[in-house]
Amino acid sequence: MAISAAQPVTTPLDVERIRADFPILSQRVHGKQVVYLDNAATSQKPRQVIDAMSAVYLEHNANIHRGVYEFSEKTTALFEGAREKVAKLINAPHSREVIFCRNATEGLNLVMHTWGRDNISAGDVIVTTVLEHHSNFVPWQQLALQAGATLVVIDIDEDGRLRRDQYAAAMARHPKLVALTHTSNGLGTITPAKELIAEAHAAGAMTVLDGAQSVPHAAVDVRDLDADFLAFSGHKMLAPPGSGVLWGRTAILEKMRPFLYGGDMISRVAVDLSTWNDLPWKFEAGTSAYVDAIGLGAAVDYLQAVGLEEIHAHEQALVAYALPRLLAIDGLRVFGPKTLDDRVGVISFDIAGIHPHDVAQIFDSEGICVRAGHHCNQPLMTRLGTAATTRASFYLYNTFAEIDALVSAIGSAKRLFKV
Ligand code: C6P
Repeated sequence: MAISAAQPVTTPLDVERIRADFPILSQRVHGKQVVYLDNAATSQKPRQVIDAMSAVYLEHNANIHRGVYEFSEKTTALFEGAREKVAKLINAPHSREVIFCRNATEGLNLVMHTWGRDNISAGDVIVTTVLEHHSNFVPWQQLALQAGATLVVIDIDEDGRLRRDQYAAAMARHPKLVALTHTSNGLGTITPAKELIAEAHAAGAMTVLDGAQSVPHAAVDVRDLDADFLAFSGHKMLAPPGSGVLWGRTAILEKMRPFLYGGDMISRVAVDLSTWNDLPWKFEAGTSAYVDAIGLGAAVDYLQAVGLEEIHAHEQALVAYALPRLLAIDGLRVFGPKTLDDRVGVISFDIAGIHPHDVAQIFDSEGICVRAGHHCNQPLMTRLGTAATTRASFYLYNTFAEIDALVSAIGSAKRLFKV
């Protein structure tokens, strides 16, 4: 869908009511009302999540799966309940397929160190894309180097969409593994993951989907996508840092060896032999970040009460409002798709004559939080011919007025630098 500034933009969300749940959004920075536009890096947390976590510490904290007393049983029930909530969120066939880990990075590395090391060997082909965050690029690059496999990296077109012709050519090489992002944190591009996964399966490949920027912002359904693995981070979806998820199909997870060894992941340990716990605990060695996982469960409740489809529509409205206003600014270049159909509320841009770090500092003096840098996307930055961009990224609590503040701050930066 093409967009213009003349188009009226409306949102299905009661944003003021949502904002009341996020005490941090009423903070002032340098004497100005904070405008938080760095949601791709991490999201803010609603009172409901903070309260759910405080309640564990204040009322019944105890280690999970280990105690036969009330505190431990209550905490364990909430932890396993959070797993059920996450499974429902992504429409997983079984909650045992939801493995709690620290973040998307750890989930992706789990697949690399277990399935990857056991299945990739010399001469094999691994396919990934130039859109990837380092977390879904470096593990496969290193696996290819260690195994003597070939890493094929799919390029993008000038609008930041994946080159389907290159992808089709790569599938003709019968890759063993395809690792791709669902949504780019650098450009906001939504990849056609369902179609790409179908093509990968037809070519005989295993698929790993990076959902770090998709699961927080839209309804993601692993059955519909037909993915094999999906990784995402709780801290980008209203939950605390330390709460991450790797989802995988039972049949694949059952065959994989454990990632980390230690407590809770074993069935029986003898001096000469150990056997492993059932899924998902086989992959959850040591004391889990159980309070964080409970926080993730509360975040899932919150997101579902607001509605993932409504959140996506709200962010699309913010992009529809922001893009034409940004594109109208002399000397400002927006990277990535310029239409609404296949992009989310992540807008990377460059202002001619001002370094992104200077832009971010000027924004900070006006209370506006954005990220400037390579966004852990160095292959993408190289492809774009730049070392860094300024990136504004939206979430359910952002307003049209905050985009006006962003546009006005760009004006301040241009005046200051006389560009
Ligand atoms: N992107 C950003 O500012 P972790 O750090 O494991 O929670 O998430 C890693 C990750 C993986 N994939 C994508 C698409 C991501 O965007 C991220 C995190 C943040 O863009 C921090 S670098």
